[in-house]
Amino acid sequence: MNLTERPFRLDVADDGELRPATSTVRRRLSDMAGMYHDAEAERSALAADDPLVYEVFQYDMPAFAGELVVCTTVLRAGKVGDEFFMTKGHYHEQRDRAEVYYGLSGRGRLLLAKDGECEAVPMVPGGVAYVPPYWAHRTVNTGPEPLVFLAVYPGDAGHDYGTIETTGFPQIVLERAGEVTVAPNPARTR
Ligand code: M6P
Ligand code: ZN
Repeated sequence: MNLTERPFRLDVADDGELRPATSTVRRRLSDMAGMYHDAEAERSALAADDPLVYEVFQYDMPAFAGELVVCTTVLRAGKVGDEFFMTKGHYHEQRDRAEVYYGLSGRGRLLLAKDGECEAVPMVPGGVAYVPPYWAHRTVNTGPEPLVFLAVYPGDAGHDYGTIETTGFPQIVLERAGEVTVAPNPARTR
């Protein structure tokens, strides 16, 4: 086992970028095809400009339970049809690993799902949200500014995207009559 031996510090820039980061993930709409409920709206957004939806700036760590991975996410403001921009969402490969989210700027929801149950926790600057072991998690930007948050999770947690790609989340977050609305997931429409 090779644990990190020396303390270190990281900085979060004004735009949410973690510095230094050892890996950066940029996800466009085409990287999450089939995840928004309105297939027609997704097709036209892809044809128009395939928007950048979010970026993750991560400081990678050895994959041990005793280590903690730190990362920031910058989730853009926008919608596909009436559904707000969101992250892909995942379970941890090691299902019994938890995670903490800390809101830095912007507003949104953290959707959590387990065994068909779903919760939508508000994300606000200064708010801490706890993802318990065994819960899938996805963030949604419901505001006009980027939603920026910091996440911390065990080094050996891993990401399981396949389950969410297949089953989706029980709930989705939409704008209806100008209001942020959490609604049952109708699966794909149009
Ligand atoms: C948070 C953490 C990361 C995750 C990121 C984007 O920052 O949970 O581990 O990668 O959100 O979410 P996703 O991986 O589901 O696209
Ligand atoms: Zn996670």
